[in-house]
Amino acid sequence: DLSPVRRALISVSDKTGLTELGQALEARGVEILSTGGSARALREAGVTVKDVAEVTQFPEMMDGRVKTLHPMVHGGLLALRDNDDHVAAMKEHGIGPIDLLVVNLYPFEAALARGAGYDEMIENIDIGGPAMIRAAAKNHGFVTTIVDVEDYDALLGELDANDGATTYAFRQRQAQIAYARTGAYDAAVSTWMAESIGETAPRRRVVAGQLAQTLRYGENPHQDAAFYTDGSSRPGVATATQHQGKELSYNNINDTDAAFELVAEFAPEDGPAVAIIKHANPCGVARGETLIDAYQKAFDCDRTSAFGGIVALNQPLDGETARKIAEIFTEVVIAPGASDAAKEVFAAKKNLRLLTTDGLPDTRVGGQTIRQVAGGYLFQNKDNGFIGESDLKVVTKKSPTDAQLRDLLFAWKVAKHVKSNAIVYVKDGATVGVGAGQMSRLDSSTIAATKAARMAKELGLPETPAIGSAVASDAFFPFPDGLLEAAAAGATCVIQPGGSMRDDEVIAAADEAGLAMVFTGMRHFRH
Ligand code: 93A
Repeated sequence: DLSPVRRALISVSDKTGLTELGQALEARGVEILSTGGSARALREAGVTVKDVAEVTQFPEMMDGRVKTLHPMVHGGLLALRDNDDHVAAMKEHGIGPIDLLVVNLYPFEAALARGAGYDEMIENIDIGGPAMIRAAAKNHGFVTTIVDVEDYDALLGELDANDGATTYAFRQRQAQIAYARTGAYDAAVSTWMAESIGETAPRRRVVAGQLAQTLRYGENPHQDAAFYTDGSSRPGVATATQHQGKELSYNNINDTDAAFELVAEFAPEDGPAVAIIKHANPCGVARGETLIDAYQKAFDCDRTSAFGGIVALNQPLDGETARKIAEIFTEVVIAPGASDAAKEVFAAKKNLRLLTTDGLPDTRVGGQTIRQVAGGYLFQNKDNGFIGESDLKVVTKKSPTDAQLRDLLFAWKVAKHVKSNAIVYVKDGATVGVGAGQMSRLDSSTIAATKAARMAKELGLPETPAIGSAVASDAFFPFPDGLLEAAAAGATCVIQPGGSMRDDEVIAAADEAGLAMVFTGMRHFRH
């Protein structure tokens, strides 16, 4: 797994740290090959360097457009050292192996930033550099690739730690960084060109993915849109099989994703669960003895909003549940499978889209989320946080009963998938009021209570189902008001992260109202 570094090729536009690196490599007995400007700078610092032109027996030509694009270079980078044919080819053609490649590219991005003209931008598109980087990174079984000045120290540290060699793990990591660099570089070139020629078609945009579908339109009909997949094999909307119905729209894909990610919080072995989504927020989530029972309870939470919704199931869809779902207009149903009977029921509903997957996504695995803002991207690790019973801290005089605990944890799972500020009322394994996306927690509390009251009206219940419910808040209550609103609506137990400056006041208010309250110590903002 160790690969000795005996011969290096250095070709850098950014000469920062170059001479120090050259000296350090020379001191470690590494032979150095280099290109025009880099070779000059190294020689000036007293480092012995061989010109690449001497190795290729070709002068650098065409203003440097062709300097390293030669089999003497690429053969040395790509040859497998443990392959007899490759070794024989090296010998036959006098190709020496290159064990280390240090390249940073023509400063295309810097030229862009200073507003360089078209011709200058073209000259700043590096061809030979990316070709070498990609070759060396491919051959990371033997070759070390360094594309970032920041990594020079790590390289020298690695050589010192391994007696002049590098480990496989190091080379592999640097190869990954190398491809990130060439990928980003070409993306910058393509984006610049798109802007130069006025290319706006979303299907011609560069993202690190594969164009899966040009969409009819975006969030609104006047917006063009496209769907890219990232190659993941994770069960979800991107990998699902569509059995019938029109093409998914932009909003369908977004909502179906929200629905399926939410329902995946409920393990199939713990029983059926159903989530109904509208505008990326759940309007009903429930567990049930059976799938149809779970659907009915989820539907009952907010019958008005469920119209035209997206339904996600944590179990394969059966015929009976399909029949129930088909009673109202539903945009999309997604489930880890569907019976023939279910497919038959939906066949009569031409507009309903049925998607099936191979199982549920694992909500605990990591990953990244990306959001675009003006002038940049926000990256973060996915919210795969999980709270179990043992993570809870009871903070009130009253402790929740087992039944309350079940509803609290259920409400917490749902709240994670509700846009902030999120307030979720749950009774007997079903949401009875969801307050989403409000700027104040108190307003979300009020809306959730209002929705519960409307549910009573829709179903002809004698009283609001919020009475005796469990309430979850995605972030701490900054003041007692939101909590008191929930108590007034009838909630008897509360789950929330805690951590407010006024926790004492909030706990005192909970005790006064006779509530049982638990802290999770984890927040689930979602925007
Ligand atoms: O013009 S190129 O695309 N053609 C090449 O064959 C080539 N080989 C290396 N640019 C090429 N390079 C780039 O030259 C390197 O990526 C590096 O950015 C630069 C270093 O040139 P110099 O050593 O002359 O300053």
